[in-house]
Amino acid sequence: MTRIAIIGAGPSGMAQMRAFQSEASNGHAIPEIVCFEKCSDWGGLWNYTWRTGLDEHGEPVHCSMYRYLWTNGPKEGLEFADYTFDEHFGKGIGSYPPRAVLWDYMKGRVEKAHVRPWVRFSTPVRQVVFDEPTGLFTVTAHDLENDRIYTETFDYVVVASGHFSTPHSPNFEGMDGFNGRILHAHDFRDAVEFQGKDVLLVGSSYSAEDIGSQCWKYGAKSVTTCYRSKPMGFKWPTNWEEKPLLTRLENRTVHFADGSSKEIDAIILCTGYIHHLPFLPDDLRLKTRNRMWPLGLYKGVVWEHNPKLFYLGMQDQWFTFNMFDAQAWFVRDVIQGRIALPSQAEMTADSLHLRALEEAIGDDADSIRFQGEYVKDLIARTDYPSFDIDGVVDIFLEWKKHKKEGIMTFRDHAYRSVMTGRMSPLHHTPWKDALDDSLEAYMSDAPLERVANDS
Ligand code: FAD
Ligand code: NA7
Repeated sequence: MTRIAIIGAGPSGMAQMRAFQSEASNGHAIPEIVCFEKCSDWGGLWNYTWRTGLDEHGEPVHCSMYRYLWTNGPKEGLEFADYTFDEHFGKGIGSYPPRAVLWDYMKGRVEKAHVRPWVRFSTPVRQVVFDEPTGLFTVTAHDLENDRIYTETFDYVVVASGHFSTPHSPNFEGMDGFNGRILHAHDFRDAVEFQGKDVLLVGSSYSAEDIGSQCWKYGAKSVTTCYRSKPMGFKWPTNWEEKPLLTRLENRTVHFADGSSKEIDAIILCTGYIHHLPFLPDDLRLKTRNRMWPLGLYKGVVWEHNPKLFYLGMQDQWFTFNMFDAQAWFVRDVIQGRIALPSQAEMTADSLHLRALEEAIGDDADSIRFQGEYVKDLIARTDYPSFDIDGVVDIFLEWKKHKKEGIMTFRDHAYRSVMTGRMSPLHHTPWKDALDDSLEAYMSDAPLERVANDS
């Protein structure tokens, strides 16, 4: 029997399992599927843990999410076409739910699909090797609960291990002598730790923007962000300033490229992540920085040098959950023999063409449209339920406009689902005043009593 190994049970791996389960529910034979998941539960980054550094087994902690995280884009942009928010929650909810709500939603779909038995939890993949003569992959995995390392063979491997988990941490002169705390965004967990503190965030992308906003919301004395390329340029609150990159530190004094300096209590490196795939040999390993079109992947998913290997979710992301679905359905149909792949030379030529289009992207709006076209192309090739992708692009453009109008208020807006046509209700509490990020607090029709008491 044909066997498929999926590495990772985050949103991408879950999408792959759901794609095959959907095929089976339509009466088609499917291969045997084994999903290896390093953590003890599924959901990937959305499966929160208080832990940082190494976990209870000595494995690097995967989670990069933190308490009080609300989605940084409207949920209408990521909604599954085959499982709407309305179906899951049975009522309309706001457009920027906290992490726990999103986690509940993504789990709902795969629980309904009964694919959990396909997952081997607490089992990181250590190595994948391709054997040319047999055409099979040998996968070495570590069953952490029983401390047993074993190998099995597979016909296909789908890498869905994510790429926002291994920190990229540059060094700056004087860090060794800094008297405060230095951490990477990956290890940030609770903004309350920075109450009353002067915090510096290095970087000018989502982590800097959102972790800075968390620190502001939970009472940091001041927030400073510094950029390498260009400032984020939002209308910041009065105790938030944006500076060019830091050049060096002297004790607690941070010097910036414009000659200014500031006393700082803590530094959070929001300097991004690296694609870290230590279980893959050179000939199978994707090597890329975080960008819209990594090379080597036909249609963004098929490893051109060995098309029995696939990658999901390795691009930088505007679209997320429904893009992973589009990718997973495409991969499924390649494996099922329904989609024929062109020659390696043709696949590479296609990828290079898309890279050229990626390089011509002018601004964020272009970049969103680029990814929208990609998702459209994939969806047109499978039976994944078609949806109004241009409508989703418009939602993202609206979201960008709302951020520009108010970086601390954009989450107070609501959007219309392209899946159901229904407008989402406004959440009962403005984001800046909602200090409790639990599912219970978010799902209630009014602020919970205990929130009022706590605040
Ligand atoms: P991941 O979620 O990273 O899941 C990968 C899985 O693979 C994990 O469960 C991991 O344990 C497992 N794994 C890794 N290595 C191995 C191994 N060797 N063996 C076995 N298992 C392994 N997206 C949004 O749409 N909205 C948001 O608001 C949003 N906020 C974000 C906030 C932060 C701080 C970060 C870092 C990302 C955010 N994202 C957001 C983007 C995020 O990348 C996607 O939502 C999504 O989690 C990606 O899914 P994935 O399955 O590709 O990867
Ligand atoms: P991103 O989006 O990859 O951004 C990384 C940021 O780090 C970006 O602003 C970079 O600046 C900056 N960076 C990288 N290296 C350096 C150095 N050496 N010095 C200064 N600044 C640097 O990562 P994020 O963590 O913000 O977001 C990742 C995901 O998490 C995202 O999908 C969100 O949904 C949440 P640059 O612009 O390249 O000059």
